[in-house]
Amino acid sequence: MSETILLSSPDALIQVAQRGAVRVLTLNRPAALNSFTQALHVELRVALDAAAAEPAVRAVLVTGAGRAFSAGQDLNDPAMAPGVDGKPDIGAVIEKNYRPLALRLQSMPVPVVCAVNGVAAGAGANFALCCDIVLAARSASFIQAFSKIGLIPDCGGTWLLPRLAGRARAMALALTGDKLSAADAERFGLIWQVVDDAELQTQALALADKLAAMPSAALVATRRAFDAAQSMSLADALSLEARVQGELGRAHDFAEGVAAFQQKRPAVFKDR
Ligand code: T3D
Repeated sequence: MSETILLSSPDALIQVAQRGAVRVLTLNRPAALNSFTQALHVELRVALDAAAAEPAVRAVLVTGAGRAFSAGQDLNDPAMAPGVDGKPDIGAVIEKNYRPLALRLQSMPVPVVCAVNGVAAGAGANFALCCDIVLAARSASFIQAFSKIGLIPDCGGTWLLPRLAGRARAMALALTGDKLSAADAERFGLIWQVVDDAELQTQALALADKLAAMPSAALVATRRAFDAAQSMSLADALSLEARVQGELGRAHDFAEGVAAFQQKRPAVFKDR
């Protein structure tokens, strides 16, 4: 595997690096707990778009610099300042930044792994939960901080939380704004796995590497089918499965996977 190639400067708000087929994106405002400013949103969108457009990228890993993953919206950002009517237009901030972010993650052409290295609060928590597979350091935590400042969960939180944790737990988490440990987040089904702090980056990279070597098109079709099936009858979901399986069955990666199995060799997948 090739060495990490640094693709952006260490003082960028999103550090971008390439490790083999994995694009590593690191939120990099540690002094403000990687909270989201307008500028960080722009850099993150550019970085995700670039990863999506680059054929050599077969998985993305998202993490944070310093002791936090992300504290959500930067409450000191000028975007929070009063608008023409003297009040902040938070709806506009959501439409401009968080909606495109959640939809970008949902439509990435490769799997996205998230390594939650510390506290993930507000939109920072839901940004993590938008990723395909979430690992968290044992010392990390998740806080639906919105209720404490008079808001509702955003960045996909209203859609994700009840689906992942069930309505009862989603309601308690969102209404209280209490801190949830990484272990409880795993127990509630919000995330995939808790790992020891010292192991987080290694294990997250290993997982991203593993996914990068797998048939990307099928992995992404799985995400799409799971999301689409949320609002379907079983009959419609079965029809969707037949249609998608029909498409994948005609693709390179299926033929390669079966050939590799029959020839007892590792498969070399290339569809994306
Ligand atoms: O426009 C919109 O608002 C729409 C979008 C909304 C989406 C949202 O995300 S709303 C929710 C916003 N986030 C929060 O309300 C979380 C606020 N932060 C906290 O509750 C705590 O900081 C944490 C629980 C995350 C961590 O606590 P702790 O004790 O480990 O750290 P700290 O001392 O509170 O914070 C360290 C520094 O980060 C501190 O700065 P300082 O004093 O050292 O200069 C603190 O002000 C700064 N910081 C933390 N969170 C934010 C922040 N600065 C700006 N915005 C933040 N969200």
